[in-house]
Amino acid sequence: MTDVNGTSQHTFDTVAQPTWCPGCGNFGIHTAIKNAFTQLGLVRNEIAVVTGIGCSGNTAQWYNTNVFHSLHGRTLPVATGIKLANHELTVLAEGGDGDGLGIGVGHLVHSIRRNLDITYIIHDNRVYGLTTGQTSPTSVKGFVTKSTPTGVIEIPVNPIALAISSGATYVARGYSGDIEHLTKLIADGIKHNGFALIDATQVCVSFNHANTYSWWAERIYRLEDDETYDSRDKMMAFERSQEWGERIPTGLFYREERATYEDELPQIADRPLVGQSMDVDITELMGEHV
Ligand SMILES: Cc1ncc(C[n+]2csc(CCOP(=O)(O)OP(=O)(O)O)c2C)c(N)n1
Repeated sequence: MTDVNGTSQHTFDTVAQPTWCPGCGNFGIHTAIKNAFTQLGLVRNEIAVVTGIGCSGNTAQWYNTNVFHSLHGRTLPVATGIKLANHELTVLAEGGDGDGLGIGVGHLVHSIRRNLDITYIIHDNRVYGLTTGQTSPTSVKGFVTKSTPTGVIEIPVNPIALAISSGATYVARGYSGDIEHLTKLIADGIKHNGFALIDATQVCVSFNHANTYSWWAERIYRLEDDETYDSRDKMMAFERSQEWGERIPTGLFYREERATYEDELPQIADRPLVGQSMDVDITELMGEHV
């Protein structure tokens, strides 16, 4: 299928090239997302990508789809609005760990429990990248940054445990250095009928010199390779979410089927809101506010 310019509807690249630092993990995540769109045979006009503010948020400029570069921490309210206006769109939201687990963490918890059919990717580099290296909610205790010169005092947010305990129906962790695996987790998340959270761990070559490529390579393993692991078992998933150290699990932690928020709305059961008549007389309503 082509658009009016003769461009394939399956082309997700723009003519512009990303401006991230050479070696940045955002390249891997951005590639994995576009790969997932391609593998699923999605058409770009039927996709809406919403990003936050951050190095990761800048990714909005490099998708040849509908995009909304929103405010810091506000990806999920915008994605919710888009999904409720037209639930036939594939809606994917993404942003940094600061965006989603700091300023936006309230929105995250409520989006999870609503179970909107949105795929949410956290670009988890464990530092604030765009603002040049301050501590983030996933920075480990003791991590030295320009905002914490004597080391972080708090313990980090655990996005996997937070998601499971908030009622998430699809929870996974991927790694920017394993694009094939991350692509599968994202594609499965898009196919999942409900809120899918993918914590995409990534390197930040400029401001996180602790969690380097070799650091990750020495630790990560795939849950699929553990035959005893059952991603339908919530307690097992929560227990495994605590594993962090010499071994770090990636893959699907937890999945369950539950009606989505959109499924529960009779108003949009027949057709999306954008396809409905707006021929409503609001004169009386407006009169109440004069
Ligand atoms: C309301 C608001 N507060 C603060 C900022 C400044 N700010 C921009 S990006 C950012 C954090 C970036 O870190 P993260 O979300 O982890 O994304 P990354 O750049 O690492 O991808 C901050 C604090 C802002 N733009 N808006």
